[in-house]
Amino acid sequence: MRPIVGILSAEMNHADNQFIDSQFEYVQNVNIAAITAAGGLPVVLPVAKTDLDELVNEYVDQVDELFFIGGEDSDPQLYGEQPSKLLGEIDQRRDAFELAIYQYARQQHKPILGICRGMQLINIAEGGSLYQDLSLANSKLMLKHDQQPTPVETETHQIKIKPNSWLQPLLGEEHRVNSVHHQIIHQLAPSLQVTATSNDGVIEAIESRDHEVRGVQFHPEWLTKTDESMQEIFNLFIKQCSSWRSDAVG
Ligand SMILES: [Mn+2]
Repeated sequence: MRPIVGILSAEMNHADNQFIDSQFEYVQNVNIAAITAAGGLPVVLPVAKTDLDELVNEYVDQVDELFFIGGEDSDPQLYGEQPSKLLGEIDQRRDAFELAIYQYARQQHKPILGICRGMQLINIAEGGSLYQDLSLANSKLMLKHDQQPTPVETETHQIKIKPNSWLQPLLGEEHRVNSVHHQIIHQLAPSLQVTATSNDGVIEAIESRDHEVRGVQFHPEWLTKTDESMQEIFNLFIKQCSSWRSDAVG
């Protein structure tokens, strides 16, 4: 049996003339393709519109692992800040759903992977904070982390990876990654540790101290075709589930 991976969907909240009804949930194909190629069974979890607590428990009980994908900014109120004028779009309903899913999945010790917004949400859920825009970090040497208009399949800036971390066997101690974010981790939650940083000190990968939760700031899902090592991140995530299952049985 393939491990069932619950992928947290985004909500399309803006009208678009292309569709008769433009309110829908979505997950980019690349996220589904990466989980499938790793041997997982992807299941999309739509943001709850009603009965949040009940739905959260039922969704998490149905899946083996949880995958928090990229998306809009998180509401800064979640880490005690008012919105900066540099804040982008937020989706409070998605924030609430994802945080509730995260907390319950964590209680169940289900493996969790977060990418970009997903990694940042993990940090918020564990009690950390973000810079609402990287210009607020006051670093004179800040790199270009949005890489636009360069295509997302291009690896632009370097990261340094901690020796003996989960990521080092996959990417080595130095690797180039893509970068499509304007928010960064500020205060890292005490339950988390840094796995990789860029040369300007931005946190580019994390892991929980109990090794059950992992996150990356870059986007391996867009790189699997051009850099095989990026698929390894998803392969490891699916393997994490197999070992979690055997622990549960044993
Ligand atoms: Mn970056």
